[in-house]
Amino acid sequence: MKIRLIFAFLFIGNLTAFAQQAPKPYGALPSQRQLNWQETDMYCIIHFSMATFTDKEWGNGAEDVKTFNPSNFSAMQIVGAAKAGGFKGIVVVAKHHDGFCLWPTKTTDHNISNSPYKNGKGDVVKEYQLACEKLGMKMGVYCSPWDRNNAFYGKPEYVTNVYRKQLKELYANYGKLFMSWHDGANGGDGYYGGTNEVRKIDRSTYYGWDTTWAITRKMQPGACLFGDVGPDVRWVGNEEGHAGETYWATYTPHAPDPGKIPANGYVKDYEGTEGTRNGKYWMPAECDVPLRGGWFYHQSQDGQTRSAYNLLDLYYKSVGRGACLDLGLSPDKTGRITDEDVAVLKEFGKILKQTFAVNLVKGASFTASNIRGGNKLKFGPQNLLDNSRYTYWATNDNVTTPQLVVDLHQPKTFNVIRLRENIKLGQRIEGAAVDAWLNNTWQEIATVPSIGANRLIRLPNNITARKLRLRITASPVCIALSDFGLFKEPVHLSAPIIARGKTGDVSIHTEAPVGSIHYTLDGTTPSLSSPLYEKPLFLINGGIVKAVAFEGKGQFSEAGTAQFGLSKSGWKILTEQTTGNAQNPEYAIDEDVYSNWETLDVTTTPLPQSIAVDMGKVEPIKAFTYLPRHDRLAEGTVDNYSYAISDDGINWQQVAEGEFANIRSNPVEQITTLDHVYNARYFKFTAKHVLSGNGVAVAELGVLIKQKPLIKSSFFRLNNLPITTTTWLLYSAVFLLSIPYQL
Ligand code: FUL
Repeated sequence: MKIRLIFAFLFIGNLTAFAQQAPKPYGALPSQRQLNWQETDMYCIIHFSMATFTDKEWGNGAEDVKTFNPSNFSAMQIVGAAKAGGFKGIVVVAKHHDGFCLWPTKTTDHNISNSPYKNGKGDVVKEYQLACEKLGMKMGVYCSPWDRNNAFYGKPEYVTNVYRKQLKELYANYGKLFMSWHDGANGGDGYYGGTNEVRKIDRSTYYGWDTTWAITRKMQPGACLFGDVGPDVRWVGNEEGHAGETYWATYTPHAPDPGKIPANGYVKDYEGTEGTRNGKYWMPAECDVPLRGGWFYHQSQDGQTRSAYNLLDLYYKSVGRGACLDLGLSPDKTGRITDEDVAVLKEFGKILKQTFAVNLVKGASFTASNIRGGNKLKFGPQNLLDNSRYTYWATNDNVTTPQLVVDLHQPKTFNVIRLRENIKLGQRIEGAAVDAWLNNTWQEIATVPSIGANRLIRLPNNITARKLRLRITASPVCIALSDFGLFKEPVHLSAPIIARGKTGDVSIHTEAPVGSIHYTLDGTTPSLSSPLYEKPLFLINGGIVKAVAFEGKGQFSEAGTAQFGLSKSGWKILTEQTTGNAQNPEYAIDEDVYSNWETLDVTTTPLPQSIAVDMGKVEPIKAFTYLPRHDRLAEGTVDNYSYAISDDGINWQQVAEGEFANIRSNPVEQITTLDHVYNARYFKFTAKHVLSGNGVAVAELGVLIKQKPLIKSSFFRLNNLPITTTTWLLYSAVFLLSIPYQL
């Protein structure tokens, strides 16, 4: 009897101990600084420096310091706009690849104190710091390792006497930093103290990262080190702002060690995007993406700012998959973010606030198939509701696929489901499904391949249900789930989609039927009094089309925007002026972004390779556009080019040459604005160098022309009339009358 009692006590004792015991952590785990970073969710990287004034994405280092001269810089306006967007911090690009330092550094003369800004007394980094402190925002710094200005770049002195000293100055004088951002673009041609040469470095050894990181750890122990392969935060592998649908915060980079990129090697996209299941390091991803086309401000990209709903989509694909979103802001030459960009940020912040204001699960009752040790308080599902990322519902060690029924007590309508794991115990779950009780049966409404720090499931349609069921479908160990939320996005009409066909006609449509669509052609946001869209527009000269969908009086969508170059209808390839025996050169001018002119697999002449086009008539050329292959592969992507024009298709005059900076990471359409408008009928694009491969890939080439109304009256502007029989008649008459004017 006594023995039985002792066993009974021992057993109960064990149970109580088990009921208190947290699950054993699984795999690689986050550090405190990584947890803090994770909770930041979203921050903005700010590119405002020398390249803002030279209209470049990468300056080459030869720029005169006097060129940096903002007339109205306001850190408060910039940081305030980020805050209004719901962002919690900023990363200041204190030095970009051109080597110009935005703070009065002692390491080089190429810095703000030799610029006219505040008569050489300015310190832009300090101004950001003060604004961040006032507005309660975190701050990080980006100091480019690659320095195209410095004479010592490529030699050991640069690392010891310049780069590390610059980091030390930034770490010592600008408060507590939450990130130190280390860019992966390294080595290549540059000014380098006037030598103008190519300097290559071994990316894995040159910077002596172990010694460099030690400085960060010592001086800014709370700062996460960002690099292509960590060590604290990894690059997601694209500059499009999205992580993989399957996403692991753990990562085993192909490089030898975190932070050390293989010499000349680039991390393969998908590796950073998805991470590595059971990877060696906790190294979550940052998804960086510019708000406009490039990282720096370019007037040519006005009117092309991402919309608030585009940002929302990116939010779900980055933060909603467990990564952080780093949105690029680009103040203009005055030193402020444009009104358009500010408005988009505000709108985005408003949508986020409205969406996540009310968790519809509040007040629900839970029935879990298992609660760890029966300890409801510590491990019960009510912990899912307290807004803490670290209190959690856990199961017994041997229960890896539990279920949870959530009774909302009354039907509720939602379109977003939020799940979170307590990542202090690692990323555990490998699959989950959510069912809704609809028409008296459980119907699966969503599945996810991973959860991690945050998983937002955005449903294609609203669901109205009273009961839901969460099923964990795969996990190698017991679960530790910290959040289950239901939310409803505010109603919105999606932006109209604007596309141009081969004959130059521009059509506008919406995904679902709407009351009416109105458009503008002057870059302004359409209102109900703007022209009504009824038929395709004949936009032969190109331009910016903006369209808004309206439903009744009160509801309207955000604006859809598209910029078009000159219509390519009637364009022909000048075969004899086009390189070698390349196949399908017409794919470069077929208005189809998915078909390429490619010379990669054909035996052809070595680079440079050219393609020449006959536009059919003389045009006032303002700029050329090159769209790289849409699949983002480096093979054939041109990074060094020239453009030439001709009157007869035989004799050529070169009108532009240069590099497509940053095209590897951000392969968007490249606009080359000419020094003035040239009149020509023929143009030739020459690829002088490609990122990789032995040939060229061109999705599209285009031309932007000086917009000139054929007749001054806006009513008769040929390029904005819908095509109707009457307008065709008018067209013909106006065209005939205007021939002398055109000549
Ligand atoms: C890239 C850089 O090369 C770009 O210029 C930009 O700074 C971006 C955030 O990182 O790799």
